[in-house]
Amino acid sequence: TNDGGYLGVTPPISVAESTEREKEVTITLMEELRRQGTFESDEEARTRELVLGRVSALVKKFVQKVGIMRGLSEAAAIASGGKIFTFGSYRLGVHGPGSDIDTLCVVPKHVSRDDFFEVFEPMLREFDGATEVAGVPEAYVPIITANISGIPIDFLMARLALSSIPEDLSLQDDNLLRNIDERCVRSLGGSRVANQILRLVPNVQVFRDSLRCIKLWAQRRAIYSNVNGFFGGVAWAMLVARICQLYPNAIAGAIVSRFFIIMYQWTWPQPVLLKQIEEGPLHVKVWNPKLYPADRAHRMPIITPTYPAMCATHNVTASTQMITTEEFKRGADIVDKVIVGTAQWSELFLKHDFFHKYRYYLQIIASTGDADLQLKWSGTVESRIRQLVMKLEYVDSLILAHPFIKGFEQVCYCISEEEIRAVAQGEISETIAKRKKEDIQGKEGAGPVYTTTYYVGLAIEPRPPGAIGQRKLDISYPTTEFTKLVKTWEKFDESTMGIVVRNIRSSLLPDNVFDPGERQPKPAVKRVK
Ligand code: 3AT
Ligand code: MN
Ligand code: MN
Repeated sequence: TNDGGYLGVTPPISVAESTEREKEVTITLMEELRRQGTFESDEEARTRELVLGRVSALVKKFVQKVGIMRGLSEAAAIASGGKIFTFGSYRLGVHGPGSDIDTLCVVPKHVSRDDFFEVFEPMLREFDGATEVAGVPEAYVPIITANISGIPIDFLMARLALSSIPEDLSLQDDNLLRNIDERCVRSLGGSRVANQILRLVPNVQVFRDSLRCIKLWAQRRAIYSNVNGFFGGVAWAMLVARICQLYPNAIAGAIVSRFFIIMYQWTWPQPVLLKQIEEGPLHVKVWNPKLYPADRAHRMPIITPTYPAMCATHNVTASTQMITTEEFKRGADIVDKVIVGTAQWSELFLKHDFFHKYRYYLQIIASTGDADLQLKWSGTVESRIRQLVMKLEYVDSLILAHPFIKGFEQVCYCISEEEIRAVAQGEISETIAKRKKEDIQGKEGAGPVYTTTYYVGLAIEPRPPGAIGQRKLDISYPTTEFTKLVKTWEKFDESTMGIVVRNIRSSLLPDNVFDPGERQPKPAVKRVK
């Protein structure tokens, strides 16, 4: 709490208790969240705690082992500690069934990052119940992913400039960031932000229930994805936290209803802050639009409440801003109706209509002949679709370019070079689609083709009254620039990786983007022979 006795950068809007009606709709909201399957079972919750306890002991054993390797006495090695912190949805208490546990392993200075991958990772592989252990030491935030007793779990590591890590260590002190590696600073970020958010909300349970609702809504409306220029998990959490600060005594139903209307009316690019931005002990950049033009370009800035302050929404473009704002409006309208009793909460969570909304879609098809390579290549392509969207935003007569938040994967078993080429172009005949792995075994020139297809919906200005014919839309420049850009990836190889962008009419969307029964039956088309 600051000097004014409130949390946040302004006084609250209202300190009123919730009304009877708000209490009623909070009960029905929680029922709906349960019905929608957002809560895990008690058994899964117990498994998570068990896994965390065992993993915490494993990290201590790892620190101890490295200590002894470095010549510490056994007593000193044990005393050097080691501690696990969690972050992500599990830390915030809004995880669902099947969510991972995001963990950060904090180790003393005698344990190096190499030890994490050369000693801890093998220990994890040997660990009872562990499967799918995979280290990515070269990542921007180095990570080991694994699955333990059916729970997916991510491990980051931070090495502090301390000779021991006591059990009661808190990560709040900015001075812990002194004299440590940049990757360690980044790894600490997630946990420090999560802890701080929880400290900055007036009522943690209200915050959790409200965030659970907003997360489900954003996922269903397909506006939950940082890579694609929408808000990600941390940004949604900070937005909800800010509304909680503005209504410190409100319950979840009331918070959610204020959330939509306040966010719809927010005067961007005014930033959303949970606390004032502060300077700190490092020579690193702190978000500052007065100083940095790049920060001034952020359209919907939502700023992390820990040092060094960063913008969690730097990926937002003109298009994703319009789409998100439209969804705030829709949310506000529905919640108004829920409050007066003319709509149900379930309406808020209805599936998006992305594949019904536009007349034209860009298909971006990334392809390779190998499953592992496909994962990397499609990830690279996906991470650059934002650049395509931004280039499209400059095209005359394009109102917006709407990126869909996930790619669609498909494997085709091809028997010839022609088929392989056709599939990479998005031409998948029924014969190819039906063919199985066995059908191509041992055949000369045959092989699988892995494709991941991303979609961008195109909203085109209606033609001016009186004009005749279609509006001409020239998107060749953005699309060629985009293919050039993805090919600059340092691991790009022309002979094994394909990238194709094509513009299709909505009637040509493939079946795999729709749920069964979702698509209206196609009108009978007259075939011209
Ligand atoms: P889930 O319930 O797990 O789906 P979450 O919010 O926990 O929701 P993630 O586990 O994907 O989502 O991410 C947790 C945090 O980890 C969010 C972000 O600060 C960080 N993070 C996620 N992906 C990456 C990444 N590729 N690189 C760096 N940090 C990441
Ligand atoms: Mn997670
Ligand atoms: Mn994760």
